[in-house]
Amino acid sequence: MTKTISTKPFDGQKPGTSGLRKKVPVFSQPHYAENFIQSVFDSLEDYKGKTLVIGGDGRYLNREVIQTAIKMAAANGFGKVMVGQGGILSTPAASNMIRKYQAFGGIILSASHNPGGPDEDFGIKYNTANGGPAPERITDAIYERTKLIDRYRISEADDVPLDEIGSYHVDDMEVEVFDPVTDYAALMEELFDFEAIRSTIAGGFRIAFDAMSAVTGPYAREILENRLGAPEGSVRNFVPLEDFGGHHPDPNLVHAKALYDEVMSEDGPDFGAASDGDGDRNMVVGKGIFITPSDSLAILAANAHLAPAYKVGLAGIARSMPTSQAADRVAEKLGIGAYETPTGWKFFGNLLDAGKATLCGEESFGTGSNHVREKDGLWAVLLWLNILAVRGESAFDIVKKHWAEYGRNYYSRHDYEGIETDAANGLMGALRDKLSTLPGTTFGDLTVKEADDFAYHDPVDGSVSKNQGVRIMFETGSRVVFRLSGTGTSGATLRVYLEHFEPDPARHEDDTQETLATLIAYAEHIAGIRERTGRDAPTVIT
Ligand code: VG1
Ligand code: CO
Repeated sequence: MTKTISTKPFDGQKPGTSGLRKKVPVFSQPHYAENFIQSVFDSLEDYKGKTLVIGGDGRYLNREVIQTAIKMAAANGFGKVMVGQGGILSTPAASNMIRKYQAFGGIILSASHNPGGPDEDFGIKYNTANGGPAPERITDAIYERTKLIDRYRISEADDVPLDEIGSYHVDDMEVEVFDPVTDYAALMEELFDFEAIRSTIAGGFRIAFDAMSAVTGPYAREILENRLGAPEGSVRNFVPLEDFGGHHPDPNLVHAKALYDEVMSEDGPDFGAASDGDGDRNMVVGKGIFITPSDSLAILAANAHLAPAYKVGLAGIARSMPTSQAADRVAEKLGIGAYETPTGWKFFGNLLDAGKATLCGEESFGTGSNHVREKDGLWAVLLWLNILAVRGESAFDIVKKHWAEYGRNYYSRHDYEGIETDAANGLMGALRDKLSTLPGTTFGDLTVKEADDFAYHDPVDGSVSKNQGVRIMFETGSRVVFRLSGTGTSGATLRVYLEHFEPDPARHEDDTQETLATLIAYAEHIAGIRERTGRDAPTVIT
């Protein structure tokens, strides 16, 4: 039986960089999640009788909202829902399910790297039939709908037993509870040379993988330990917890520091990796060397042909605008296309669908390929392992050789979290106002070549996305980029991206922050960070 419930719009249900994210107390208000889900359905066409994939990263509220979404899908006329057992489904695995079973779309319940728990964050994102995050055209329509919504439809049926694999019914709609790991693990086996990785591991190569008590645990255990033979214990924090054990499931040098320290230690493992809340990001650390995500994209692109799935070569490489330009030089050498998109994976979808790009990456620890339409943490780890196995060299040597061949992009991101929204907007506004006056000005030995507010012209569908971040580019090829985060749930976060290109191998062993010191001072000066935000240092440096 279906009920129609009358409701009133909530303010601020605008999807950000990756879906709608709010604090749990906001999401728990009566009708809040329902309004958003109905607004998603109301923005879609011709889905009656079709399949919807549902799953999440296991955080607090995951199970409740999954039951709600299933009942609403039934009441709105979907033919079938496929839901991960226990409500678990990583973002890349959800993308794979949508594509493999030709679903109409998917609902992924996640706030990714944001912390979880009763007072922390929750999120909902919608993915389309290509398996990728809904493009702006759809997220804009969803937002418009949330402002007008006055009713939603929901079934009165009982909850679905999410923990039992099997087929159920909610009114006329079929619900299939599936194992969230099986299809994904099979895909990884198709893409990579598991035999080569297995024998490297059998030969004593040690890996450590930190699942950060988030969704990747079951995937990493099955793939790294069961299928590739890594000894038990190689994967840690593998049980998805509703509050991620009280940590931020954000795989970076701050939140995955224990793993980093271990790999850096004398008798530590040869290779370490961590992934985020919903499994789409990765941090990789080789013994003795942290690999920046921007370098990781470039090195993976330069070596991808060593993995079976990419041996025919790459069509092109895409990176988000703030990501370092290291991948561009690989594309140039390979004679393939290089694309620069705004921040957020949704902008890669068209390039992948059109066959223009094969590998994509973001500086925020996200890399992926055309195997799905999301970034994919474990995929990146497996591609690294495949390359290490085939080259028979350490990650340390591979990175150093890459720099020697292509030059090194010193790179860092400075985040100022939880600053006042007005101050953040004022800072960005003032920067935008002076952009046209900057070219030709100097600061120390830096001379500004160009400055703009990045606008993306999608080469596939011609859509234009403006105001995607302020870029200041110097004569030397160095850059400073400023933008505000679109994934936070309280106040604003200013991200400052700093990049300096160094072709000379004799200067490849310098300290990153020292190398970037002039750029850091310039950023502080030109944006007036201290005066406007009252902060004299970033909260997080990655
Ligand atoms: C951040 C990252 C961006 C990433 C996004 C979603 O966005 O900068 O590169 O795509 O998170 O990733 P923002 O707007 O806060 O800078 V995830 O793993 O949270 O889905
Ligand atoms: Co994520």
